[in-house]
Amino acid sequence: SESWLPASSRLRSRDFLFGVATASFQIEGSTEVDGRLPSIWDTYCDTPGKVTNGDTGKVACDHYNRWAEDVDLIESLGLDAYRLSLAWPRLITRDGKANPKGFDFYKRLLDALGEKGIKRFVTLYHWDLPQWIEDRGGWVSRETAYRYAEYVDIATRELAGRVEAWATFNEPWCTAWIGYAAGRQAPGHTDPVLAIAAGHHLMLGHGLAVPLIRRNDPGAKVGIVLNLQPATAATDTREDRHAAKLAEVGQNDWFLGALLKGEYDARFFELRGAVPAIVPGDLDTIQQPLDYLGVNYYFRAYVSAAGAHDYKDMPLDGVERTQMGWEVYPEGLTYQLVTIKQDYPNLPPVYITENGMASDDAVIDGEVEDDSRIRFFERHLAAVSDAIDAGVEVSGYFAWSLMDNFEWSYGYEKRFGICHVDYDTQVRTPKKSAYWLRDFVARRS
Ligand code: PNW
Repeated sequence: SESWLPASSRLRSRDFLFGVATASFQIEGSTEVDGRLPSIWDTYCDTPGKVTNGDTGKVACDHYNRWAEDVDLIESLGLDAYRLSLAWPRLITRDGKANPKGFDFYKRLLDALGEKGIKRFVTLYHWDLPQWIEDRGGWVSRETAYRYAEYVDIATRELAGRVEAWATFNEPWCTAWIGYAAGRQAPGHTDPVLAIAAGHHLMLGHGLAVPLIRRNDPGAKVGIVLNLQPATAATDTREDRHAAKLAEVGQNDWFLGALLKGEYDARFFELRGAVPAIVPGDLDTIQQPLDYLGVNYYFRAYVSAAGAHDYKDMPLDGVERTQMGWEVYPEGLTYQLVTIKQDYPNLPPVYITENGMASDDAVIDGEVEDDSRIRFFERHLAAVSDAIDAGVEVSGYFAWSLMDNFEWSYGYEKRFGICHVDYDTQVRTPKKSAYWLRDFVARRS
């Protein structure tokens, strides 16, 4: 039954794209072949205590060798689009030149997708910074924005004509804040001052890259992917509501303001007691016209004046949680989309570039019964439909993820895939949710 979806929904039209998403480091493996250089995630994985069970990206889903089978899998589900990322350390040598073997891999992959009519959404940076660039200061250094622009220039010239939509960055908030302030992702620094500098250099890299992509690949769309998160006040006091508002400013408006208004919200820098080194002209460079905004949505935060709570600490009765401990909160997606449309009237069309949940799935008699994931998709698609009805232009939805993969500091324990991966045999088994998505997509008018 599809009664959960309003009959008027644009989601039933074939020009609303349905896809699945992955990222290079999470699926590829083969980290030491064909001239790939080490990334900050290889280093982080090799640092004892950082990743659950000492898991690494050395093999992952072996997608580097099994890409053709994975393309067939996407085709067999009848999906319109596939969102993937390029590994910068595969593509650029230590002296800043193109690595032909790295580009050959992505050319084969993108061509196979194109031949099957699957639209290619390609993210240029999904967290795997070359370690040699981190050694020179990483995103804390302004130089990295220029190294990134050089990489983007080479990559988009090499791959021009093979991509429908480029994204400069995946979730700059995670790179800057989790990587440089919270320390729970590579490179694992724990200083908000560093994170605020990193955030500005990510934005600068974006601004430098967009005109290069447009020049090199004029037929493709250009955008960026942000993870947006609504914050709910832990109590209804004025102080807690103020703290929740500031949390949203720090998580969402930090980058939306720079990208769409050409300004940073000073309240965030005041809160953190740090201001990035902004060179005159930087914000003009950053504020580039965008063809789309990618929105990744997972859950909300609970915030009190006493500090940002891990909502896991919140005593919330009757809250449904995923294997990550994340609350299932579809209403937050509608709220988030409607809020950014109100706050940013020049908001470009939105793609939901990631949405999904982890569950502890197992194959039993050849089947994976992930009914909770089906319910999760249904409720979040209905939330997208509500946002569309409220006037937000949403053009597509990508499930995270095509298959179970390396869930960063959680390693392989957390399973986000619509296809199960057996890490001993590398067998992919579509879960019940994959067939649900296939059938939903097939029945569109
Ligand atoms: C995203 N948070 O990361 C990433 O883009 C994916 O690579 C990842 O696998 C997926 O979400 C699932 O985690 C996030 O704590 C990591 O709010 C953390 C958060 C949000 C997104």
